[in-house]
Amino acid sequence: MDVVGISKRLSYVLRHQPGSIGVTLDDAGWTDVDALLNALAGHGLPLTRAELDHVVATNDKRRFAVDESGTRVRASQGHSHRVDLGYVAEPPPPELFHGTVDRFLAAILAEGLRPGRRHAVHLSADAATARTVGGRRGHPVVLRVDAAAMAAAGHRFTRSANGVWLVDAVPPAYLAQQR
Ligand code: HQG
Repeated sequence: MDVVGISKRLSYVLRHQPGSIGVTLDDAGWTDVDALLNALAGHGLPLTRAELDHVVATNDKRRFAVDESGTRVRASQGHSHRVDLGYVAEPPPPELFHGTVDRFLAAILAEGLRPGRRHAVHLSADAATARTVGGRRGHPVVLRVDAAAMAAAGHRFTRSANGVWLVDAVPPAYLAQQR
């Protein structure tokens, strides 16, 4: 399997369905590397430790992280599985961006950004990244988020290990379409 295929399979297991290969995640989303490799091998994806480390290090969005001891791995964000990633609140930059598509726009401008099946709404520090995120679903539409005003109003922002900004929701008053 190529690195993209491996990354997709790891995302599925580490963000959504660890039970699909019989591994468990702790409260912060970590799982034992050796147990993960054994379980993957038992489910048709034999992967060496070196190959796993290569995917963690070279993944285009740095989706995965190995802990300091080198014995545990987790996804840095994007979970639907219940986890507490333990990121501390940080003041966001004044503006953040969200990429979406036309067909969601009316709902988003009416009710704001909602996390859907993920734990948090994902925001990007730059419009170009948001455009790429929106482009996964069609012609991208970029929304600008007044993060300064949200922070001033008490909304809590965290930033994942791979630089994605996370917030519970974005009310419509803080959204504007980026032209
Ligand atoms: C939309 C990928 C209707 C929202 C990406 C999005 C990102 C609403 C979709 C990361 C809505 C959710 C996250 C509302 C939000 N009404 N639609 N009120 N609020 N939406 O995939 O931000 O490759 O869960 O605009 O690169 O697209 O997985 O979130 O279109 O960083 O590492 O509902 O996933 O990273 O979709 O993407 P998602 P997202 P990975």
